[in-house]
Amino acid sequence: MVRLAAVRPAVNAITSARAMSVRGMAKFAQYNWEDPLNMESLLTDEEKAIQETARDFAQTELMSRVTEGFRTEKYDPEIMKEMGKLGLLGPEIKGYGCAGASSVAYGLIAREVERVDSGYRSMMSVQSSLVMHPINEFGTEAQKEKYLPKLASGEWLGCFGLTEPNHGSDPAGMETTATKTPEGWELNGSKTWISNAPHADVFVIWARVVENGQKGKVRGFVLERGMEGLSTEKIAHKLALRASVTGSVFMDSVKVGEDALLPKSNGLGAPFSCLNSARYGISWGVMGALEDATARARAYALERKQFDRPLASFQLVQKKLVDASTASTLGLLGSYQLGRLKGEGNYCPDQISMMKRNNCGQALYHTRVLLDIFGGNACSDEYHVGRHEANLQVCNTYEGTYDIHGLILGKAMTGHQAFAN
Ligand code: TGC
Ligand code: FAD
Repeated sequence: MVRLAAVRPAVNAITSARAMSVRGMAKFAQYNWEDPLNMESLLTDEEKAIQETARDFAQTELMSRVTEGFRTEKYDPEIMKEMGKLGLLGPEIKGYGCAGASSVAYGLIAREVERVDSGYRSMMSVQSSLVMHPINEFGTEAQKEKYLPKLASGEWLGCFGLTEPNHGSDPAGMETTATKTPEGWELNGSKTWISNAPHADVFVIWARVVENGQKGKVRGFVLERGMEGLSTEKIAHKLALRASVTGSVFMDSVKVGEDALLPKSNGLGAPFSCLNSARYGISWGVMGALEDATARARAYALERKQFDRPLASFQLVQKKLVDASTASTLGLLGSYQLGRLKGEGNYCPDQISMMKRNNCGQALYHTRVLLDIFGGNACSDEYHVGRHEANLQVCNTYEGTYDIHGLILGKAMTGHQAFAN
């Protein structure tokens, strides 16, 4: 079901009519600084319609809330429900109330939402890639029917617990255990820096199983709020990603039946497969944040005058704008190609590491440089770019840091694994 496309007629999201210009004797396409290499022309009509739906929603419903959301660090449950209504949650899943859209469409949604704020994209990617994906991929039919429709509608909020206080980049060392009991499993341990956790209804928790006293593989479990021994705590006063709520999850002898186990998850490859999907989405999302920062810096530079000239007329300012625009244009095309390969099932995780690492690193670097164009106003949340910059530091860290993805790629290039003995 492609609900997204039905919401809006298939119209081009960005101005697609490309005027021609004449230079000397030659006819050229008109340069469009918002889409310099005409990525728009590579999208299907359905993808353009989905992009337009996501953009309209983000620019109206999210933009009007973001300053307050970032200032107060409060969760607004209506946001997920509104996303659900538009079919933006779990959009690649077929059935269970999901849109069944392409991988590129998923990327375009992330780009539009993160054009407003990385925190909103974070809430959404956790729900789609880290909660709905593992239930769809590793769950039973009963688990899918129970959880997916309510997660797709945004009625239920999900979170994904992999990181622990002592294990971030090395999840293989996790200390959370799921011990086999006659009735099912008993979970003990804690997770930290978990997006959505303080308000989550559904928890996808990764734990090392213990059977007959022997430690085994990492497997996934679906827990629900209200279970005895399960509690959460908000991590307050974050310096970034304040529009999304983050917390810790504590499991003190949480007893669950066999039906809480995701039966097809058997080893670290399962949580990593969720990360493949989320990292891919982040590679698109951060480009949306950089595009927004570039557009805002350009508008400011055209408006603001110093030395009787617009800032935009100074060479150093132009260079900052052009470098940022080049980075987002190339980053988006890289993610687009990755999306097509992913859609064909012809991709590998190392390619995702390349685009997650490159795009997060580039978005963070260029947003930091663009911020200088605002002078003292860089400090004001009215201009939004400082908020993007703070958020992008987190994007460059979660889902595998910039350096960890560098090491994954180093291993792919050389065959030598450099992150551990
Ligand atoms: P390694 O020995 O390399 O692999 C263990 C097993 O996993 C398989 N595997 C993958 N499978 C699918 N996709 C991938 N990307 C995979 N990467 C590895 C691998 O084949 C192996 O399978 P098997 O069957 O042989 O056992 O594992 P390692 O422990 O040496 O891993 C090292 C490293 C650095 C690559 C890995 O641990 C890593 O990626 N660390 C980063 C941790 C991370 O990304 N955490 C993210 C937490 S979630 C989060 O941040 C959400 S924020 C979301 C938001 O708010 O938007
Ligand atoms: P560490 O692993 O301690 O790394 C610290 C530094 O050391 C980094 O620069 C790293 O690159 C470097 N380093 C580590 N190992 C090596 C090595 N072998 N070689 C060279 N350098 C190395 N996790 C979840 O499970 N679910 C979530 O929903 C979630 N949401 C998050 C939301 C926010 C706002 C934040 C900040 C984090 C979130 N995380 C989540 C956790 C995130 O994935 C981790 O913070 C991240 O994986 C890094 O782990 P760490 O913080 O423990 O850093």
